[in-house]
Amino acid sequence: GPAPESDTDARQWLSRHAQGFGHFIDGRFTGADSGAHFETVEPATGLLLARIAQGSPADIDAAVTAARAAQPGWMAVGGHARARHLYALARTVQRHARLLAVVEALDNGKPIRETRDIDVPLVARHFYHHAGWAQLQEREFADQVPLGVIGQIVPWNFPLLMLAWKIAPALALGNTVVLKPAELTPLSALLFAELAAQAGLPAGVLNVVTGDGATGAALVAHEGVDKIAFTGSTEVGRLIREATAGSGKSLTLELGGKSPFIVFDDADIDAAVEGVVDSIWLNQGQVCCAGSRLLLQEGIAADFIERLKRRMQQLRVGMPLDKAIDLGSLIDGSQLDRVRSLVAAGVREGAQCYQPSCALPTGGSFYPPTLLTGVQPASTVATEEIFGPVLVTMTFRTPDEAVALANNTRYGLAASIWSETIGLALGIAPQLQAGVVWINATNLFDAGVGFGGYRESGYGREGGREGCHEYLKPRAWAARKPRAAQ
Ligand code: TXE
Repeated sequence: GPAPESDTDARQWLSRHAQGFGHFIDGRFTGADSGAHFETVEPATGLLLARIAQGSPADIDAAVTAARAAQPGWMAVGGHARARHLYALARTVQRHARLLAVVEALDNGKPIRETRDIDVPLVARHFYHHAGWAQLQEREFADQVPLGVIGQIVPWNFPLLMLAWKIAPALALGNTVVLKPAELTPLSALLFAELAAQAGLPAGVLNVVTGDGATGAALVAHEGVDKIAFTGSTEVGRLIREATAGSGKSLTLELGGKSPFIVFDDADIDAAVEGVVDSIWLNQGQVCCAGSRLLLQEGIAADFIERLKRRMQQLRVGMPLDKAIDLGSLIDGSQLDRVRSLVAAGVREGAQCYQPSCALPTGGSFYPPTLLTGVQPASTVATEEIFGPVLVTMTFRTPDEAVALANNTRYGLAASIWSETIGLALGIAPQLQAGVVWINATNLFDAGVGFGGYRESGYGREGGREGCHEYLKPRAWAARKPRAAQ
């Protein structure tokens, strides 16, 4: 196969920060030696990547203070000036695409093919798209004003992409940001902040404070924050909802999912099999909108499962910088334990487990692509978000049964329908309780289309016009005419 992607540039960048990373506040890294630290490691090897500052409430306060000080000026420069900055961020992402892709693959464990071809290009597109909204702001959102200082908390599964989804609309529309990356994957946010400053983003507009859940909780609690935007687990989303209740802060939540992937008898089976591969094995299944429940119409179920098993035998699990792999490492040992124990629970509950005999590297948190058949709709594996490379299958007879099975979940993030009968697909789509429905497709992410959930998958949208509204508040204007003119 091809030579692995070179990590020379990434290692050089890390060695420039060998003393440890501080927070990025007010346009520069704060002293790295001042307080507590933790380590971020390569999930694929367990080896140390960098020392990272553990953010305290005082660090959060410094970042919020910087963001607050910068916000009036950032709003006052106007949409055209902000658009220029967002275009510059997009170009910076493209110019440093390889470095960002390698850092992301090292820190997260996902394949370089994904960070290079999916994460980083989508990040650039998100900034380009939102530069457009900045340019149009005064015209399209004339009766709206920015919220102010936004606290943003992102997870480890798409560290850089979730950063882009959060900060691009916030900054475009005149807000300033304090971002708290996930403790397992802080590096791409720190690199991005450094590159953004080099690209001329004014100090204080984007601040990054690293740390764990306690750091996130301090950001949520800070009185100088006008809105919290969160992506992560449903449990933490619930905590943040309680913590912000009655505070006057705005809140958007993008949480878990257990999305259905529905294949009808008349589907293009080869295309649907490829769709399944993209839907559940992207990022080792650690995707909030992963098509983790495969619902097959009875007529094709047996044949489909045979073809899927054959396709699974071709999937390669390997080191993130190997350009030929399909799956990398799970994020860490505890996620690996969780996936293992859920699969064991599935088998105890009567499911048959299929795993291709593929070689797994040693030393990291690797897990093979896994298919559970004969799954009962009420069983643990059919209802709990596994957040790993595990697909469960169930069968249905009629379209009504498909809808009932698909909606039999606490979640409602995404759904995918496969059928060559357009009337059938379009008839089913509106009945599905999901924030996004894909037809003969999966994982289509467009910066111009709002993404978000129903039910316990959260609320609020990221992307497009509806995503812009999440970072603005309406203001009505009225003035009495001067007396002479009446
Ligand atoms: O998420 P957390 P984790 C699911 C997935 C996974 C599980 C746990 O099932 O197995 O969640 O993952 C910060 N106040 N998803 O632990 O804990 C935390 O530091 C404020 C689904 O990584 O929700 C991190 O930055 N912030 C998901 C962020 O919240 C807090 C993606 C997310 O961490 C906090 C990831 C608190 N009290 C995991 N506690 C998706 N839907 O995409 C933690 N944080």
